[in-house]
Order: sequence, then C-alpha cells, then structure tokens
Amino acid sequence: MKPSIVVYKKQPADLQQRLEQHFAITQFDDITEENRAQVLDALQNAEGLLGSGGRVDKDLLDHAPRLRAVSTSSVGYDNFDVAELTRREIPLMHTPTALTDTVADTVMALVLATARRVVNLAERVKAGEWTQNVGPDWFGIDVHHKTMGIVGMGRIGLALAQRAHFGFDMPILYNARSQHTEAEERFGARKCELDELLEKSDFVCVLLPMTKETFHLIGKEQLAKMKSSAVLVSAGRGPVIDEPALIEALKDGTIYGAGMDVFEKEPLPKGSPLLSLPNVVALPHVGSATHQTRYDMAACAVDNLIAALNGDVKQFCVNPEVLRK
Ligand code: 8YV
Repeated sequence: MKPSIVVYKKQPADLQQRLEQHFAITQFDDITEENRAQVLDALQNAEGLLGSGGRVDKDLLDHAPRLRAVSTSSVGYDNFDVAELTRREIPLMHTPTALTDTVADTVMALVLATARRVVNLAERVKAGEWTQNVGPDWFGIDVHHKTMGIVGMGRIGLALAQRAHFGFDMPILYNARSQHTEAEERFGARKCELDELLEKSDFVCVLLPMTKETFHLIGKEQLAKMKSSAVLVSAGRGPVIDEPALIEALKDGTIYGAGMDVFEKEPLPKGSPLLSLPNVVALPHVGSATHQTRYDMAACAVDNLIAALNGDVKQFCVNPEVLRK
C-alpha cells in the first residue's frame, strides 16, 4: 500500500509521475479558504504534504494525524508553523539553493527598471507618446558605480553582490547578523550597521525572510535615513517593509523609487497606491519564476519528500532537531 500524500501545487508531468510511483496522491492547486475543507479531509490519512504557500498551521495539522513530512518548493517558509511541526516531530524541508541566481537576477532587474524608469518609458512608447527629444522628465538615475546596500547577506545576497561588483562596479555595503567573509573577500563588501547602510546606499535591497525580528524592519524612521535619490528594492518577504510608510516616502520624495516583488498583502490589493505611483515597479512575487528554476525547485521538493518518507532526510531540513529523535 503506497503512503498517501496531499500535493497542493501543480507539478511538472514527469515529477507527478515520479510521485505516483511512490505515493497515493490527493491533488490540489493550492490551499485556499474555498478548498480548505477538502484539503483537511484529504489530510486525515496523509503521511506527506507537498506544495508551497498557503497557511500550514496548527489547525491544519490537527487534521493530519498521520503526517510524517512536509516539503515546500520555496526558500521562504514563514507560512508554515515551524514550532508546531517541530513539536509534532514533523520535518519541514525547503529548497534554498535552486532559486538563488534567478532571484538575484530579478533583484538586479528591479534595480535597473526602477532607476532607469523602464516601465514608465516603455508604457509611454506603447501609448504613442514618444517625442523626438526625450527630455529630463524622462531621465532616470545611474546604477553603475553607485553604492549597493544589501540587507540580508544569505545565498541571494551573495549572488546579488557578485552581480553588483562585477557587472556594475558598485561598492557594496551589507547588513547581516554575522560577518560574511566570502562577500568581503570576493566582492569587497563591507559589513555595517543598518543605519549607515541606509544613509550611504544608492540602492537598498532588502532580502530578509519574514520573522518576528524582521517585521516592519524598514519603516518611516529607516526610510527617512535614505538618500532622496535612493531606490528601495524588496524581494524577500513583503511584511519586512512597512508599506504605508513606504507609500508616504514615495509620495513625498523621501526616496526616489521602489522596486518590489513582494508585498504585505499578496495579491497586492487593487486599490493599493503602489499600483499607481509612477516611481514604483511592482512585480507579482515572481523572483524565482523562470521555467528552469521553478522546475528545479519542484524537483528538489519532490526529492526531499521522498527521502523524508523513506526516513532518509538528506538536506534542507528547516527543523533538523526532529531528525535526531
Ligand atoms: C515563491 C519564494 O514563493 O521561494 C520563495 O520563498 O518566495 C518564491 O520563490 C516560490 O517560488 C513558490 O513556489
């Protein structure tokens, strides 16, 4: 009898077949308020859970008495109640390496698109508003040789430092809990306090996970420390940025612009000022969204689940203390 699992993210065909070789699958596309009752029903016999996003909390876990492993195709896992999973001795695996370069590319895309007003300009060309002389109203700001400030020097932060250093000859400041020797030796990055990074950077790229400590880390006080010519880029988790404070800072010229892939509420509500401000480039949480990377993440998550249900967790366990028991 194959173990039963619940899969709540559509899988590539070959990975779906692989899962079917090992497990009896109940398939959903997501965990939503609308389908939550069906998901909870399916979890009654499930030994494994595979997907990303959605809220995997105590209430859901109370409906999954046989659950032995959870695997997410994402690097972030703030939507999982890790403490509750650990209390129940259920390992949670994630995919922290597959998306590094793709997300770093997305951050640079947001840096460039916001600094050089790519979206505004492209929309005006399409609207037939291109006049022969593109005057100062259409001008942007330079990226090369400007100071890159990286808040959070993890895998993605290091990949961004590589791009900024070699691609754009940017001096790099970073703020992180610990020293990052590789970033310093390979890319000349310098560790500093957040205030100094905010004051001296031309681009402030926030790449932090969502935790109690990082919630609203960048708020009115922090934004006021930034240069009025500076750009904020947010590609970690939305709630790290105090969005109402950011909107005010963008409206009153405290900062030049913002490039955002993540938001406090996703999807971004239709009435959000972030959708109408001309100095904002907003993407729909697509930092990792290339065909190859999303496949690689899915494949890694499937490998992680198969290994865990075979009692052989090899890698990427968020709560490894449950493995030692
Ligand atoms: C998406 C991300 O959530 O990996 C993460 O933490 O935020 C993004 O990559 C992920 O791609 C969803 O599968």
